[in-house]
Amino acid sequence: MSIPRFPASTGHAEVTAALAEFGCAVVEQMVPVATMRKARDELRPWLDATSMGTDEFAGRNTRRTGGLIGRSATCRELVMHPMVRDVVGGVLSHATSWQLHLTQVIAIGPDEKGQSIHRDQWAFDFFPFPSGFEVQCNTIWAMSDFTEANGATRVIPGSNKLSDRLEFTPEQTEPAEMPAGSVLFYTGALYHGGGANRSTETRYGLNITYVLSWLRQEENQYLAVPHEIARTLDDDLLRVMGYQRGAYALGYVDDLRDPLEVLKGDGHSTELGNYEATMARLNSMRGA
Ligand SMILES: O=C(O)CCC(=O)C(=O)O
Ligand SMILES: [Fe+2]
Repeated sequence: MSIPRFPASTGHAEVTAALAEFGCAVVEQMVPVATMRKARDELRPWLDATSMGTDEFAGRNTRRTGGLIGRSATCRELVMHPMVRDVVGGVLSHATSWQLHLTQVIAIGPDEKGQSIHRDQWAFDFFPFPSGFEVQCNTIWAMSDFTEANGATRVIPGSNKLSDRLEFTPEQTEPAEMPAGSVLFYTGALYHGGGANRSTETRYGLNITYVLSWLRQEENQYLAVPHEIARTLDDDLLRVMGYQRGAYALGYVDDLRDPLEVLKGDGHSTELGNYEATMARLNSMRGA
């Protein structure tokens, strides 16, 4: 089985259908290489300041830089890319709502070993979600060309349908090779892992993942993005970040208020000065 591949002109429904069947799909050159370069330039100070991982899974020759919404305007656009939102919405259409899970540049340096093959949904304490019930839809954008030699993500197409807690060797996987500007979609149930880097260059991947609203986000968006920046962002992006009620009531604030209203409005009702705002609201509701 090989990875389904599509040109950027493909409709989202075909990609969604491929993900249901194979758990992964590549859309080639979905954005210009210049967009990837721009994101890298915006993130440069943070990429340079990030330390190597401290365990085998994170990768001891791999740098992982997050908080990308606060740090890069281009990454905000990629989070909200219309094709991505349509595909994520399609893959997670069995739920009322979904949200951003994490944003992370994964820079795999030379001599890095292959990451162990895993399912991203194991992050949820290995809860055995029913087969076919996807809780995540993920992207990894090629910021640089992804090649077998430099550590392209290794995937097992169709493994979204296998049973849980299986072990695989890299030889049982195939590399998601793709030119810069392309994106690999993969579901939470797909077995995959970062590839070994046997080249002399660093492989830059931009991992942006999405999850059902009723699961905890892997990257805490409310603390990763400073509120003074968050208040300036578009409402649609903020809702995707989690500033919305998930399903019916998840994540409301104090008196059943919407988190977006709290962020952009009059703050917390425990704050000094808010008593007046609350009383004014009550009085207007009473028609006083
Ligand atoms: O960097 C990659 O290609 C994939 C990394 C990955 O799967 C992970 O860290 O969960
Ligand atoms: Fe992963």
